Amino acid sequence: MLKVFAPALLATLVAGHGHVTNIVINGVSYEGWDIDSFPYETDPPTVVAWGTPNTANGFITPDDYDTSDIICHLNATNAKGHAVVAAGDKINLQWTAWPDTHHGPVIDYLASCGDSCETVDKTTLKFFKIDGVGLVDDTAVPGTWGDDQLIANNNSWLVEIPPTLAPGNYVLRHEIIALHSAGTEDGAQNYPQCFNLQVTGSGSDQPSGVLGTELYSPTDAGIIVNIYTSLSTYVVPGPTAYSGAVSITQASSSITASGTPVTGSGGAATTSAGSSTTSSAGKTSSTTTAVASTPTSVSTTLTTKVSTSSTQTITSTTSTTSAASGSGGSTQSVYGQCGGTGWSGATACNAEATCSSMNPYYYQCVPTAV
Ligand SMILES: [Cu+2]
Repeated sequence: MLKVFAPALLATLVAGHGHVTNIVINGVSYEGWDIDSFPYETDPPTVVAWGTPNTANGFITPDDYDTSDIICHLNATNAKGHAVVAAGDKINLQWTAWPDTHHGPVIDYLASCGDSCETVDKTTLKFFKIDGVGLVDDTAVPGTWGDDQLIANNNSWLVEIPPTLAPGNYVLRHEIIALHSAGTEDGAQNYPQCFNLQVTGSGSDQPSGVLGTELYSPTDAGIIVNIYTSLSTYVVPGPTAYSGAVSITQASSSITASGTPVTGSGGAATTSAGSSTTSSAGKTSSTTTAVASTPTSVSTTLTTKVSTSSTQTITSTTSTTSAASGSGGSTQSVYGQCGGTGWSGATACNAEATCSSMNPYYYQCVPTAV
């Protein structure tokens, strides 16, 4: 037990706990955004996942629900490619090992991009919910949650693209909300991840949605919640699920090929018949997803919380030019780390970036222009 506990404590210090490494569609695996290397590259590979300088594996807090970071994670930038998927097909999203202390809902949304998800302005995307699994079983506090099913399912989540959906380009917004500290305001942890899809099919539904910055309020009943008491009900946060959403049983997907992201408009996905690695060993779990709960407007008491700085970005430009960093030289490149507890690398950024404190443990070179 102690062996497990000590690394978990260390991981807490770097503030976060997971991300999606790849997604699998009909056996074809598409690489995700590799937070350990892509943020350090000037020209990262084209993948179907949105990019983020979230090298700390972190999360978005309720105080930032009204900022663009809640849409597709910290400073997210459009994926440069997309995957083709037929309406009615299922997508398996593979996470890194998710800690079992982090209970909470798993939620999926889609938003139409119009002409291209590769160039769409994320602040215009309107998301509709296609999946939302919260508290599945509360016989033993803190209960069994959507993300407990995710862990049991080889740390992956299966979601179906609604068969009734009109073909087109969509951003898939997949999210875990960890509630282990949600008993107090601003204690919830959102881990959103976005992927670009071109959906094919003969459906005609064009569901309405809401802007990412309007999905949640810090005072939502499903956001401020003490999961260590017995809960009779739990309302999955966010708008009511789209009527065509399909509730499915979780299962993992075997990988038979690796997929190459499609760029530009149109065209079918090319797959390189590659290694037939099976990430999940074909294992299926028989956990059952709960039907997405449909919240009717829950009236929560709105405690006015004045957040003086919604971005929490403290600009602390340092003029030090010491210590060579792991990613080269005496200055750090854009999106590289430039400080924080335990950091011994470069603390100055290159000409295009400014060192900013994301949290006490992680300072990052953010583009000066932004
Ligand atoms: Cu964590």
